[in-house]
Amino acid sequence: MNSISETDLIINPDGSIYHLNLRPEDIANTIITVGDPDRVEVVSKYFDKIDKKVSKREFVTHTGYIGNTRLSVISSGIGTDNVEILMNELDALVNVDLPTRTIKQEHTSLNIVRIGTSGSLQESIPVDSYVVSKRGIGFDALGHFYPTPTSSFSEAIQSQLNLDFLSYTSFGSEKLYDLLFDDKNPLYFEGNTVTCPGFYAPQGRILRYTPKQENLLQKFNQFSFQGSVLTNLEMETAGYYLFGELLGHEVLSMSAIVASRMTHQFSKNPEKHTESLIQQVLEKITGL
Ligand code: R1P
Ligand code: URA
Repeated sequence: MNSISETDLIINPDGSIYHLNLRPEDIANTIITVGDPDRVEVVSKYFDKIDKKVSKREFVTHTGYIGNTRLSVISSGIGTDNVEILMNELDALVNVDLPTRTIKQEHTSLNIVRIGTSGSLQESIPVDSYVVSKRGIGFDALGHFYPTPTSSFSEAIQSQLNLDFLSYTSFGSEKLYDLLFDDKNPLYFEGNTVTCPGFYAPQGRILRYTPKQENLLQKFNQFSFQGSVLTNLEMETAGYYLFGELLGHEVLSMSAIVASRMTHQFSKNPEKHTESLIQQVLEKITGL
């Protein structure tokens, strides 16, 4: 079998993978990802035991146990460019034999849950609620470089929003959705999540410029296709789902809604709200 070149798959002298600085034994098969590196310890403080702490750039990893369940929590920093590195390197850690740089015969599928923050696009999804993304719609450029399926949803967005580019649409794990969506909690909403390549103009925020896309927020809010609307804006989900589908991992993105973009309300305590989502996920995920 052909081996992957030293510049395509860079391994550090200590045997760890280039950016994450992790060796295969340093990660669990169930991984929680967060954007903010400071949020890693907000998750790992609930672990009964932490046996590994590694950090490099924005990628901070803690691995340990809750009861008998081994878990890792890793921060990605902001944006799908970081998710591209994170997902490729996590996949290589389990599906490539690093010493020989060859793809393993047996495929390992990771369970990956993003716990992030997000802004809601519908008045019916209030601040301090939760969105569990069924779809991720990528407005970023990853879809130009990785195979992404043709999507009538993305085509409808292009035409209704009058965009001169086509987004890509990918889907989260049904297995993790069924496990983690709390249908008894009225604050849980199913999501068609728009992943933006920026926080300001790509999310309809206007500071000291005239944005190229006019009335973007209103257009996001009013979009509808086959009974589905766009629910929320953030900056990673579509990237995660693209690699979940491409590389065969179970991936789910869950967002604490900290801003209601239609009513202009911001959460009074976004940290507490996000930590409450972390607690709910940890209670359910330990059975995996
Ligand atoms: C922007 O403030 C960041 O917050 C959201 C967005 O996706 C982006 O990363 O997620 P996190 O709170 O996980 O970072
Ligand atoms: N994160 C985002 O990307 N957008 C928001 O409005 C809030 C959090």
